[in-house]
Amino acid sequence: MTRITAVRLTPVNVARTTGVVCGHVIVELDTDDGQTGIGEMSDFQHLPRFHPDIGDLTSTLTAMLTGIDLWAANQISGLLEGSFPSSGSLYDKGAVIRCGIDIALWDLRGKVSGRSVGSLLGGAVRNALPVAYPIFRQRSAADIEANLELVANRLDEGFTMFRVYVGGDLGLDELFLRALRDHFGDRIEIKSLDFSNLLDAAAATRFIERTLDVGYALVEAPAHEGDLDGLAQVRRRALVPVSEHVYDASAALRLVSARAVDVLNVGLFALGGITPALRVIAIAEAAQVECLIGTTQELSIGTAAAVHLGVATECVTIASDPVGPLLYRSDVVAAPVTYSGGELLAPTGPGLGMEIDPERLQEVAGPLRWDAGATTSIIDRAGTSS
Ligand code: GAE
Ligand code: MG
Repeated sequence: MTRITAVRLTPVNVARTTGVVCGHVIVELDTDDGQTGIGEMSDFQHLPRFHPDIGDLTSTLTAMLTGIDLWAANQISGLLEGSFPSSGSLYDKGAVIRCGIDIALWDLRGKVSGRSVGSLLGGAVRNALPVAYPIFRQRSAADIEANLELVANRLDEGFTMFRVYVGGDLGLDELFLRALRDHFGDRIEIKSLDFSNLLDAAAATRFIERTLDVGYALVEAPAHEGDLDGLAQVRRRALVPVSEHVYDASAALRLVSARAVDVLNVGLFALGGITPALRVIAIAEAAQVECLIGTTQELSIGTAAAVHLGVATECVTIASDPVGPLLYRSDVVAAPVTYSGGELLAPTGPGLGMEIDPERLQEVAGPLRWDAGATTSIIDRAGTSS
């Protein structure tokens, strides 16, 4: 038996290259045998525009977890899910909180047993996780030029797979997609157009029909959130596979039962960590639906959890999304996760294979905050200045 003796939460603010500053909370769980597990509550900078009270959250989690056996996974899941129930939507701050704790527990179990998280999950079925680099939504003609340059630079670094956010200014979206093909031809693959649930199914279908000749493998979230009939319609009419984010096991069951998707987007931040993600993966396997590992764009601790799960899961056959460590200007670990040839490499263990650098952590530590600015900036992950 290994008992949890303390819960420490450190809020951090880390800027991205795109300008937006994202707030995360770094989790440390101490045990009675002197080990510390680390986790990350990643990216609270999504709507609704509020942050958790870190003092209150620390007291709540301390009361809940102190004295509990690290291996009592069922009991801990019951406590976490009972106290932070799924809100039934994608950007659920309760799920982000559960995720940070769940990741730290997996890290601890790995450290205590001397094995990597991937090994605890049954071992790798692939060497590394192919990932797509995100191109955020075009907000002006200047963005098109800047994003073409970004793609050129990423291509030089070995990324050939891109994911393009659309659904704001559809005229600019189409101009960008066509420019992308004109400039780079078959040297790049467009993994997906991510509509972020901004359009209704009919409008998304019209856009897809208009741009299908550009060539992309997948469309993500091409209907309003929760509109399963809409997703199923896009899937039938648009002749391109559809992916959608999943925020709990029953949502996954509804999506596959309605034949609304070809691919489930399994994001640890949305589900509450590795433990609940395993339930969704079981549903995907039974329904013979493919998966990708999604992201809210985590720092290295959250990204390490994502890659351990991704390399150990057979049905993750679609390029995944976590590239946070390439987007953020700093991190809190001694050695960040690494990418090579467009793939994310799983750190070697034990646990997540990550170690906090106390100086780096202190450099970015501070109360979570919101900059004044338009709501669309938050949705587009663009920073308030643009
Ligand atoms: O980069 C971000 O923060 C994005 O908003 C991210 O959370 C989502 O867009 C996600 C997605 O696939 O929709 O990556
Ligand atoms: Mg998405």
